[in-house]
Parts: sequence; C-alpha cells; structure tokens
Amino acid sequence: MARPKKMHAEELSAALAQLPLWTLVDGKLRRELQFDDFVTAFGFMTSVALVAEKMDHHPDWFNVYGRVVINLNTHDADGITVLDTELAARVDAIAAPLLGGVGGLD
Ligand code: H2B
Repeated sequence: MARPKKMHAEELSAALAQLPLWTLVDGKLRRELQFDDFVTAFGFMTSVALVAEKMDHHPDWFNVYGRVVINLNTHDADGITVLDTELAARVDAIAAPLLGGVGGLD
C-alpha cells in the first residue's frame, strides 16, 4: 500500500479539532494517559500494539507504572499523516473504558 503524505497545516488543524485529547509537540501528536496501575497501563499498551501491528504503524511511547506518553508521527513521511490521526482515534477508543470515561484524568 502506498504510504500517505504528510498533512498540510490546514488538514492538520482540522484533524486536531477531532482529537481534543491530543496536542502537537515537536511535530508529533502527543497524548499522556494516567492509568490506575501498571497492569492497566500495560494492558492498554498491549491492545494498542495489536492495532498498531495490523496498521503497520507504530507509536513512539514511554511508560512508567500507570503513566503512558504516546507520540505519533510517520517516520517515512517525516511528519503527521492520516495514519497518525487514525491510530490516535483508535488509541482514544481503547483508553476510554480503561479510564472510566472518554478522557479520564487527562
Ligand atoms: N510506524 C511509524 N510510526 N512510522 C513509519 O513510517 C512506519 C511505522 N513505517 N511502522 C513502517 C512501520 C515501515 O517501517 C514498515 C517497513 O512498513
């Protein structure tokens, strides 16, 4: 499959409007999540990993106990593409029930 192109500024701001839990930091989409404990955080990461592998699109992320920081960009496009906004939406859907709501403590 052809890899998508880096989004232009207007496309990106429209996409960000649909992803209110994500911010743009250093050219990447970022979300920070705080789960109750390590097992919940790691379970979340496992679910995201399975989706990421199916998409062949993988997050840059960091975990300490219940905290997970996710950064999304498309290395091949050197920027943010529709793969990142799609993965971000899937991350939100996986996280919401684990946080007891849409955004949890974010
Ligand atoms: N993940 C991310 N985030 N960006 C990429 O450009 C990327 C990826 N490329 N996962 C994929 C894998 C590529 O390396 C493989 C060969 O398809």
